[in-house]
Amino acid sequence: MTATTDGSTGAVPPRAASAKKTTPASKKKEETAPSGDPTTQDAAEVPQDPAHRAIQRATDFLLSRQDAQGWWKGDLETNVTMDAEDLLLRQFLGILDEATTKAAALFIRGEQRDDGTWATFYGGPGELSTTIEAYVALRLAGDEPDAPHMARASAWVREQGGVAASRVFTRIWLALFGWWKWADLPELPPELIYFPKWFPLNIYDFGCWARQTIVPLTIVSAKQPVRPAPFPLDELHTDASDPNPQRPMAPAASWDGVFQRLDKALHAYHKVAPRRLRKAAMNSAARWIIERQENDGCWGGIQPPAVYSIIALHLLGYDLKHPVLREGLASLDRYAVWREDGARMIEACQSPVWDTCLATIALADAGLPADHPQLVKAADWLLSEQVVRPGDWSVRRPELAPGGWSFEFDNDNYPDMDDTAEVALALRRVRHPDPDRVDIAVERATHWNLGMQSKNGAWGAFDVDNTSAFPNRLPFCDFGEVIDPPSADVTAHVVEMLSVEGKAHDARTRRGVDWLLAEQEKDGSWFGRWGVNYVYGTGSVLPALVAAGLPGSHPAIRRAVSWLGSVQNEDGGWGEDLRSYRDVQEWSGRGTSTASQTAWALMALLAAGERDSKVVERGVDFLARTQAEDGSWDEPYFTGTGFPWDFSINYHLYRQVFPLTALGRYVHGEPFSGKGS
Ligand code: R19
Repeated sequence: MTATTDGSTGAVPPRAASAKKTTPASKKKEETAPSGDPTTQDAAEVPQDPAHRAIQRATDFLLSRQDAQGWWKGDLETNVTMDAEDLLLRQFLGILDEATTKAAALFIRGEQRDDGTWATFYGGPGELSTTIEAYVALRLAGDEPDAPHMARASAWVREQGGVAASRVFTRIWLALFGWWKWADLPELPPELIYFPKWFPLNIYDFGCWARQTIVPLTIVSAKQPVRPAPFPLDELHTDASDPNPQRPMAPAASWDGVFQRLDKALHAYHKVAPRRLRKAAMNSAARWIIERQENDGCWGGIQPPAVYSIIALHLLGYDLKHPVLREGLASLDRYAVWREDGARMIEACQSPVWDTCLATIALADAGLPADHPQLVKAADWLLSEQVVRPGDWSVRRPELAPGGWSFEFDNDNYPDMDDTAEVALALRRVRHPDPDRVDIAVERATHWNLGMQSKNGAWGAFDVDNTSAFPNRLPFCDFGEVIDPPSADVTAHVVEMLSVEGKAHDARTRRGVDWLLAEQEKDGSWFGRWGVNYVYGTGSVLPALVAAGLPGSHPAIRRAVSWLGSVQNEDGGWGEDLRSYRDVQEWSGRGTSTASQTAWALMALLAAGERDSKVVERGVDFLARTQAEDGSWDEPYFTGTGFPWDFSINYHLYRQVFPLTALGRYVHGEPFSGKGS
């Protein structure tokens, strides 16, 4: 088991994942000792003006946290369903041990709020499914139902409608132990694997994360296993004698009605499905899963597919010592972050490629020399991570040569356009001793990203034209996104990269620009799909439009600039609450100031030529003022998005890399000015 926390070089004790800072002051000094003058400051050792000083401290902080292999990785904090499901998996497999249970329970208990609930993001409202899963996990750890913290949780769950009102995933976990009836869950037939790629609802119509989760779940759904429940769970139902009160069906003429009836038909089919066909379908699904296991044992670098793939293969008779399962389970252990207090937090996935390209860009923006050994090391590591074989994306683009990057350590099947764009931008900021190697890598990346453009001229994260309306209609799909349509943030990053690569006038780049212009909201902002929210979208799009050659005076840019000015907080910073995904009117661009969101706003304003404005000055001042002695910023708020509203991420390095980029561009100017054509 690894003790991965932010950048584990061994040279420096990694900062604990928790916000608590327990490093003694003397130690901190050592960590941040200047490694030469990293900025282009002339003489002074410690720059006097606040922006320069903040840059120097942030630079030192980041440099001290690079892994010896060249990558950076911040903790990827999400919510306790990760930890609860990890324990439930182990309970299901009969391998739950006391040490793991204790450490996970310590983490889960620490995340509970006074009202007894658990949320999916810092400061968020109690969430029913999360609270149910956390409660069950704590019961596994021996917490008694009448302990005050447990009684508060179960009372709240009942008030909210009990298990019957929870998401499908939660009820699947409960069904595995007989706490919920399989018959009361949507069907997911394994025969799905046979749907050809042009047929509605074939697996390639789902976003890659949903696809990798659904394929193993078809096996689980066909097998409907029930392990003995270690305790009853009556307290989580509104009425334990009728846990699933019947609800009226939607009208047959509505889409919901159609899919509810389809689900009924599938339930009937479940009972009569030809055994040989079922068996063959499950074997095909198993083969599909095993073919996609990565070298490090995981699936797609994300936790949920791994969990369900292990269960599915085990149900088909693979024992836990079989290499596929042994390696799969070992990979799950690597998602554990051990905190200083002994608590164990599970990461939904790991972000080394993303963190490394963003850190490289930030350090270059900060004025670190382009041939600085740590930048070259980062570039070398990134070059070694390029994905050079086809993946699931080739189903829609069979002729396209590979050349992308994925987000995680091992994920050759699912490179994404977002990482590919940012890695290419990062590589161009480094003076590498072997420039031909960089050229070849970036040219392949450019070619791949261009080949992955969707019909509408924009880019999704992982696939081309992944826009079918059907997956979202399935009663099974009541959580998160299940498709991967183009988004403004990814499109912006790709457009920026293409522009820097001299393709600003290429017709394909222009289509991306036109799509972005058409996507702008009335108030001048852009929606943020993978970051919170309009501040992220706008912070991604403006630098891209400017790189593509639009003048700062362009009306679209002017409208965005005034929108940003209108949502700046009194303290000079920007913040946007996750509630903006629910209530745009109330929360768009609004919330407590954070370091990363302030930086996104500044990156947009600086690109638009607002360097000398009061708005920018106040934003820079906010960053300089709120930086800690050791060069870090505190950021309890979640500013990353997995799925809008349903799944949020606190990327622990966002608070470092984005402020450094913004401050660096404030002091040294825009990275690519004048090179945009
Ligand atoms: C930009 C870079 N991005 C383009 C990549 C961001 C990766 C985010 C991390 C994703 O981690 C996940 C993915 C999926 C799940 C699920 C899940 C939900 C619904 C279904 Br159906 C299947 C799986 C749950 O947790 C996840 C975490 C920043």
